[in-house]
Amino acid sequence: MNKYILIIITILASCSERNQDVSSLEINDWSFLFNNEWYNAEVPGNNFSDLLSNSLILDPFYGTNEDSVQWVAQRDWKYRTKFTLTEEILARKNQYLIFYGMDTYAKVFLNDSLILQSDNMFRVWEIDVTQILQKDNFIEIIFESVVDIENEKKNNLGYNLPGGNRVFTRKAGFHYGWDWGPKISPVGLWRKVELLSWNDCRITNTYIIQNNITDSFADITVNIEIEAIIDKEISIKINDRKYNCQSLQSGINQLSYNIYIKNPELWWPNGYGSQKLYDINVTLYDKNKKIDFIENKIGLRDIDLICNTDTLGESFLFRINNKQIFMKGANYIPQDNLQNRVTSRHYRELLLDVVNSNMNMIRVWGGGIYEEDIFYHLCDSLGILVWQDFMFACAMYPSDSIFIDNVRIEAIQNVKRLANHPCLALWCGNNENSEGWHRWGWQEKYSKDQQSDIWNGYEKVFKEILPNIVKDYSQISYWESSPKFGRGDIKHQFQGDSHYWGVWHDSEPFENFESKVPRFMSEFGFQSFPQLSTISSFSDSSQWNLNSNALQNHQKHPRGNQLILEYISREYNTPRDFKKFIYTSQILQANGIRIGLEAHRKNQPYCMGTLYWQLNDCWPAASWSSRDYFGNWKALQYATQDVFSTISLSIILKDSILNVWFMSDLEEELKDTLEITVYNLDGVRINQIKNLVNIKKDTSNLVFNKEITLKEDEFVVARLKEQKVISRTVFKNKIKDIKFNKPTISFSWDKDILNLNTDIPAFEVFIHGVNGHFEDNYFTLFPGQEKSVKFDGFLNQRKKILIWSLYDLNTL
Ligand code: BMA
Repeated sequence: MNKYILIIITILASCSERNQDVSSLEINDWSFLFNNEWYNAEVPGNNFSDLLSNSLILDPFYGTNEDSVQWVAQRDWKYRTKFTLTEEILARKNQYLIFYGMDTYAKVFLNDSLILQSDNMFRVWEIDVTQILQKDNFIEIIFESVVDIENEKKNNLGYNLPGGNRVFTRKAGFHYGWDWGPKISPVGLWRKVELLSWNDCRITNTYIIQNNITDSFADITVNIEIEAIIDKEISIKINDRKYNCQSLQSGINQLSYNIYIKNPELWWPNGYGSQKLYDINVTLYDKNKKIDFIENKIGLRDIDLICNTDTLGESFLFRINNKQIFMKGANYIPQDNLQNRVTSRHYRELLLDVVNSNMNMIRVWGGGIYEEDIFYHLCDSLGILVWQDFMFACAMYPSDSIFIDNVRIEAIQNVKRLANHPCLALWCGNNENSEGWHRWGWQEKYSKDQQSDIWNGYEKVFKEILPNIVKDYSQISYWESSPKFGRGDIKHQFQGDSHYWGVWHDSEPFENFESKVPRFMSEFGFQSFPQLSTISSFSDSSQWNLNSNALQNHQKHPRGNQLILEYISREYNTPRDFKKFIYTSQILQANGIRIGLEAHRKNQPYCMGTLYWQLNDCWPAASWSSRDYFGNWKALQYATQDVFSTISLSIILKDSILNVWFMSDLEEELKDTLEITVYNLDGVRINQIKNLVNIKKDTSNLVFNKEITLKEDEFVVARLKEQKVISRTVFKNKIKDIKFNKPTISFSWDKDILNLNTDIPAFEVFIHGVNGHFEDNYFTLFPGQEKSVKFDGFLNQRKKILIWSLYDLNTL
């Protein structure tokens, strides 16, 4: 798998290569000014990373250093570079400087001429510098602090907006701090800077429309946008086929070509088929001279969001290639406050984990960034559908014409950039803005006039501008706001997507997930702490308690620790030390969220998707993530992998009634033997019921529903014999009330395979202490059945492993 991905990336990396007539030169060798001295700077990068790599600030993620680096965001920063051009480049008729990402308010001077004043980190800025460019050039950029500018904008408006001053700046919301992330708000050139030199014409965009796809052919239109500075005859080649001459006129030209692909192979999401990608390579010719060239990789697939009224409410489901598919996934946030630290390796590892967790969708949440191209290319090749929010979250935004025009250009650029990606499933206007306005008491602070101004602004952006742009520049559905209704409105269970935060924010029991099943769950979650090695990255052992300054600073939710402890006390003993607390918090999170994931998958087709909050972290901290900042799997990631596998079992014991469901994505029906086995804590088999069951294709069904009486020291497990699927184990009592005996777990290594044996059952077996990844963890170990677990990590550490189980939680 790894090799396959590497090959894809190498191919994609060459996509931006132009030929001789249109050339691009990356502008490097930047420096920045600090205390009257110039230091080396990295581009793409930012001021925090540059200060850090020049040892001018302490690591802002360590301890409470976040507090001591706040001054960085309160002042302006100057960057500069010099570059010399060859005669050949200078001879070109057009010279455009392209800034792919400016964060955020910057004044750019080229050879002392002001060429740009940027005000949006999500836009690409393309500046015609033909008249200014010379052989030796000098760029100077002043990045202004957002603080004064935002204050000025707020004063001009005359009042605050919900969300605070960040709403005045088109900059990643999470830079300002979030309930899982630090307030580290960088400025700088966060994407590359390039000089594009060209003559008479160049390709500016290709947009590929899939008109009709059947088993025998795919009918697609390739739309090519070409900028020309003179009227001119050109010809176009698409893949190997050259088309007749076309006349371009000075300005922007739109050309369209129809292409038919015989017997097309469709693109499917992970778990439903392969991800066939077709090359659509477009070459622009002036007579026989190659002028410009753009590569695309497309996947042939139909995708629709189906919102139909039915007797119960309104559906929210994705239909792909005429098949309704249950969405299994999570919400994704940026991987670092300092985006330049997120490398292709991070993208690859994270998205491979998504696939290995049997997910088929992730939601790029609206308080972060429109992701890098590599993210979407990997999603294309791995079959991960992307629910893409526009970058608006938990706030109301200004609606003056400058702001609206800025947003319009941002949206057009990003919708065009992502339009050809088969992974793209949905554009969503914002995260929780509508919900906040209608149900979080935001309106109360405003006069009637202010309320109508704010809401009119909302309607203009989210009901008019964004949906129109999505319609004009893509074939993807648009959804105004996630969620459609929050938990304050009973309709959240019957219509659209839902964020269910009764568990966690309102302290409701996890079991409430079973009764509060919506049509599509786009957010629900519970926090846990990351493993000790991750905590060690920002603190030493003297800080390893919840009240230390370092730990307090790495818990951004005001009631976070209190809620975790409260939920722990319902089911588990008070952890006897910090390490056991981490372990308990992870089991608590995994088993709690599992109840939700299963409830949603079991209730298909009423509910057609579940995306938990949140997949990943932007720094090492306590959060709702299932995968920590360093990519380590928490217990929840393993539970997700299990619940989302092609066939999985859900087992619930309530008031002596045992219910077992299968959940299957299989394309065909199967027969299997369902074994329900009762054991005592010593592993003696007390009772077994065997039933022949039909595993119907592509659905979930209750296959066992009977009263069973368990004694205090007994537990039950369900298995599908042929498919070798095992459920989790369930007990009669709460974990804290069970008297576990001490299991003796022995292990041996066979190269990278760890073989485990035990004398009596061991529950939530947690293998740890070494750096690396175990392919399974937090499982039940049965006596007489050797369990083999593959380890991906440094083998020289194998001796250091530690193994815990629930017994270790109940002994003092
Ligand atoms: C959700 C998200 C985030 C937040 C999370 C946890 O609603 O949209 O704003 O981090 O809740 O509180």
